[in-house]
Amino acid sequence: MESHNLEYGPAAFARQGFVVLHDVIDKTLVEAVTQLVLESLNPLVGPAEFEAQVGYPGAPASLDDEGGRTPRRLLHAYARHARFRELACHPAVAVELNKLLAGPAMLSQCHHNCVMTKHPGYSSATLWHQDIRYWSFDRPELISAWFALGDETQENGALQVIPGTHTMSFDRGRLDRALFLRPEIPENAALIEAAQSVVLAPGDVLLFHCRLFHAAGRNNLNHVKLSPVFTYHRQENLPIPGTRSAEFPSIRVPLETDIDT
Ligand SMILES: O=C(O)CCC(=O)C(=O)O
Repeated sequence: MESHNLEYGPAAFARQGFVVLHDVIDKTLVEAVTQLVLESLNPLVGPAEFEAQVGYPGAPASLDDEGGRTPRRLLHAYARHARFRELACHPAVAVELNKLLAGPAMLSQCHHNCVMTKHPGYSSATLWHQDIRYWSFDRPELISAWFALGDETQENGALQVIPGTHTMSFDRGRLDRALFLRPEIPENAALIEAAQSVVLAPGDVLLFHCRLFHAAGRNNLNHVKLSPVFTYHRQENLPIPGTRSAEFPSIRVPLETDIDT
C-alpha cells in the first residue's frame, strides 16, 4: 500500500488527483520552519485546534480528558512568520500550481492554512473524506499543498489517498452524516482497497485535489509529525459570499517571472 509516487505534471494530476514534488524545499527552509513550529508548540502559540475538538477516532473525548489539549493543528500558519509565507509561496510549488490550475494561484487564508501536528500518544486517525465537503467556492477546483518537514510513513500517520476519486460522483448514501466514506458499503470497501499511502521525505510536497478521498492513521512513532498545509484556487474561482470560505481574502502567489519584471 506504500507508494513512492514518481508521476508528475498535469496529466498525472488529472488522472490520479495528486502528484508528489520530490525534494523541492531546501533543507535550510525545512529546518527553519520546523524550529518555528516546535517553538509554537511549547509554549503553545494559538490559534490552535486540539485533538478533543476534532473528535476523530482515537481522540480524547473532551478537552479536560488526558491528552484532550494535544494540539492537532496550528491555525493561521500564513500569518505566523515570514518563513511560513516563504514556504506557502515557494517558487517550485507556485510554478506547479500555475500549471495544474492553468493560471495564477491564490492562497486561501480560510481553509487549511495550518500546520498539522500529529503527536504520538494522543493523535487520532482521520477517516476517508474529501476536503471540499465544508468549503464553498464557485467550483470545486482547489488544490492543497502538503509540505513534509520530516519523514512521513504509515507508522507516523502519513496521508493515504484513493487515486482517481476526485473525478467520481458519490451518491449521498455512500457518505455518513459527517460526509466520511462509509466503509461498510461494498462499493466503498472496493475503492478503499485501492488506497495508497503517500510516503514523503523532508522537502517533499504532496499536491492534491479537494475532491480526492484521503485519510490518515495515528502516529505510532515517538516524535511529533509536522506538516504545514495550504490550499490554492484560481483567481476567478471565488468563495461564496457570506460563507466561511469568504472570511479572509485570498492571497496571490507570485511566480518568479512576476518578481523579475
Ligand atoms: O493527518 C491527518 O490525519 C489528515 C488530516 C486531513 O486530511 C485533514 O485535516 O483534512
